Amino acid sequence: MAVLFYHRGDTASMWIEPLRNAAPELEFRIWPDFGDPDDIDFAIVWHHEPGTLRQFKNLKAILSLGAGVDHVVRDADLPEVSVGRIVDDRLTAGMSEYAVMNVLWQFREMPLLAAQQSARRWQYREPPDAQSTTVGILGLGTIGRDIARKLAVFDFRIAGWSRTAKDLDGIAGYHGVDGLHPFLNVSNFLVCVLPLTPETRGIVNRDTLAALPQGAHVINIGRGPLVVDDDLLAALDSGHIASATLDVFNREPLPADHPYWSHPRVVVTPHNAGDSLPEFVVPQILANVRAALAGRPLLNPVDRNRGY
Ligand code: OXD
Repeated sequence: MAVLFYHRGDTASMWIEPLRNAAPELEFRIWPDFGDPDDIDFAIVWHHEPGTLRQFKNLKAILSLGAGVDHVVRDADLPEVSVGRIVDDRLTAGMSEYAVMNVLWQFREMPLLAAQQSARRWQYREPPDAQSTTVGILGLGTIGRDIARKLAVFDFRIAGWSRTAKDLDGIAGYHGVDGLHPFLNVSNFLVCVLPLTPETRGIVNRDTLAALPQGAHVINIGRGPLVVDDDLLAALDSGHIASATLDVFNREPLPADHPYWSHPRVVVTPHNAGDSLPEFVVPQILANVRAALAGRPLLNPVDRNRGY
């Protein structure tokens, strides 16, 4: 029995020691040195090459190293086993910090005030009113709900959209295809935290951007492909969208010649809104290995049909 660790990046060293220390009874093998494929019972993955897990005939579960599992379920040849994901308070807190900071930064017109400072221009601006500003959260999972709770402290009106109906305190809820445009119509800020699925790919597009109020701000910390880049750039250039704050992109790293880099009303950050560190993730991964070995259901299981 062995556990495969398969990370497309170069970070095996940062994970493997904490995994081995926390579970000396388990044997970990690092891709591509997995030995006999029949030995592999579990695969811990981050952006594995599609089709490569099929060879592990005794696989019992696939465990994502992150909260998002689009990198797992996009594999059309994925073995028919349970998939588990991470729900990490630290990742959630980081995502919320990022969302709160950037909503407040744009809400308080800091880019404009910073430009005034650069020009040594003293020009009073009436502070805006949070109570008449709606922050719309696109995606009401753990992270979306945490962002909503934290932004409500500033007296923003909070709206939220989810695939299915959710009745949440302090959030004006909208759901399903029919609820999307009414939700967008009231959202002065759109904070995207949806998972990437075939249904959500390209959800921020010409049509949905046009449904936002004039001067709305867009923040995407979900996944890059939620956004149709050309549509967002056109909406920024027309002035309909006042700003875009983007931490995730259709291609990462964002290519050096991408127009986002130099757009005066786009903020680009390198997919670092939140992160999961081994000390938080390793116990959850190992709990799932142990659950599967004991025949118990996984913690934070993924619904493979839903895609998250
Ligand atoms: C994740 C991420 O999915 O960091 O955890 O993007």
